[in-house]
Amino acid sequence: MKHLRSLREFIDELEKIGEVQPIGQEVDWNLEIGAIARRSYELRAPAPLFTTITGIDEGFRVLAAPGGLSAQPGLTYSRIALALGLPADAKGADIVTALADARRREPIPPRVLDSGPCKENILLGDDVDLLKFPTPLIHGDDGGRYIQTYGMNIAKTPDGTWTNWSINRMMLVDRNRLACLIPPPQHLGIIKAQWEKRGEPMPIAVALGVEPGLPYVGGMPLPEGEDESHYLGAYFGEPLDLVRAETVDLLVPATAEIVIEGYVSHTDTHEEGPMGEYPGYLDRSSSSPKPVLHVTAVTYRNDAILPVAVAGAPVEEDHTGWGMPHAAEMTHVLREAEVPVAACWGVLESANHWWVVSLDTDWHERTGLSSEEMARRVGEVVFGAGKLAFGVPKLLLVENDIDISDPRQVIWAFASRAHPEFGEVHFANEPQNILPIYLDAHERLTYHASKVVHNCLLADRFGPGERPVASDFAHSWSAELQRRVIENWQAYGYR
Ligand SMILES: Cc1cc2nc3c(=O)[nH]c(=O)nc-3n(C[C@H](O)[C@H](O)[C@H](O)COP(=O)(O)O)c2cc1C
Ligand SMILES: [Mn+2]
Repeated sequence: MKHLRSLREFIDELEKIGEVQPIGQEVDWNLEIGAIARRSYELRAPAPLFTTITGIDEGFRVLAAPGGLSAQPGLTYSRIALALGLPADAKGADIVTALADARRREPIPPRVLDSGPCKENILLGDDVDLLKFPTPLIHGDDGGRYIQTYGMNIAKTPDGTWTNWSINRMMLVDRNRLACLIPPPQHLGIIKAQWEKRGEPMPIAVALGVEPGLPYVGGMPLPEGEDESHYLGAYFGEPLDLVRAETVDLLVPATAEIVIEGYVSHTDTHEEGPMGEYPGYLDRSSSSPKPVLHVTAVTYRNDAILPVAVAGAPVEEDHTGWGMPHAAEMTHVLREAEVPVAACWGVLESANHWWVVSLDTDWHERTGLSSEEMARRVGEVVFGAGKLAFGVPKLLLVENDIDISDPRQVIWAFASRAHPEFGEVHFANEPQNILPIYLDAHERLTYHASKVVHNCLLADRFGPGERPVASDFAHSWSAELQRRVIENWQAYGYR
């Protein structure tokens, strides 16, 4: 496993496989960067690295689409795989499984260094000026310029026992203030409530342009009380390198491109939002007064690179950076419940509204359950898993004879294997986040509706020798003939 310890090392690796597009032509932070980045997701083109930005000092750069998908054959998930230390051609389900495996390992606390590149420039107090950074106005209807779309919000409980690392968007207000979306059920909201009870503003560090694995744990629903940076240490089998912040009692990644330090007020608010959001639409109702972060210090690397995620229609970083770690946690929770799970997946192209659980093909022999009983069991475990289940309205339950990270195979299995009459198991009155086109931001926090498991299991209905045979390349010709066809592919004239 290759642990990349900075955004710059990550960009070097992306360059080697043609997944980054340096753009030297001058571009405007005012909507142009957003539009180029959005089009690059939709074409699955390389991640744009903008090096010349209108009105911004030379040197500052923007990397957009750091976790987008690739159009290169076999490299669909390469940006995510490299970020997580895996080979560029790793399959989606293998990435999810690697994350799930690390949940069973002992967390590894960070190594605290005396200094690091993130301290190359230090602005304190009145010298703080966030306007020097190339913060984009992303979508045409956004409420402001978002500086925090792909960084880590680091906050600690007042008693010091728990530090949480997560991603929640933050909007620029002026040179030393941000407006922050902090939903109460998120860990940042839970920690903020503890500071409010104490009557003190919440100290926070916002680390932007961090080592590439971190955003994936920032989007992971680890249980309350767990430090995401220790989990990532366990994932890589070695500690992360952190340094002390200047003005708050928090540790920040040594190689971060930009670190914003300050305090989140419980009384000062500023209008924040709306913004394009992960279900794929502009979330109009998310425009409201939000808590203000008063900035006390900014530190940054020379020639700092701001990472940008352009949230909206799939597939962007909400889907890869939130969906894939959620699938890993789902796999872990099912393993702990002794369900014979192979891997889980949130279908990225569904904007993570369809979730897939794949079982080992011998699940029926091992458990003796019928497929309906198994579907009920899987639904109970996943939908009962608290915050993990909040954004999971539909589960497709399949066997591990398809690649669940290939949406074509998932659609085919869902369409052909869910029994027309017995293929659905419903769970009434479950809490869920639902499309912002139907419910406003407040209603969504308490909304309850039916959830469903689509039972696409076959193993209890078809005995040995009876299982439907797929009429595809892998199953309808002998291994020998398949090999011959593959070896001769170019000889036939294909490229
Ligand atoms: C790129 C990206 C952007 C995200 N933006 C938000 C956001 O603005 N608000 C939010 O509540 N969750 C957002 N999330 C999802 C949270 O990071 C996720 O729910 C995570 O589990 C929260 O961390 P926590 O479990 O420590 O609270 C985002 C995730 C990613 C990967
Ligand atoms: Mn957390």
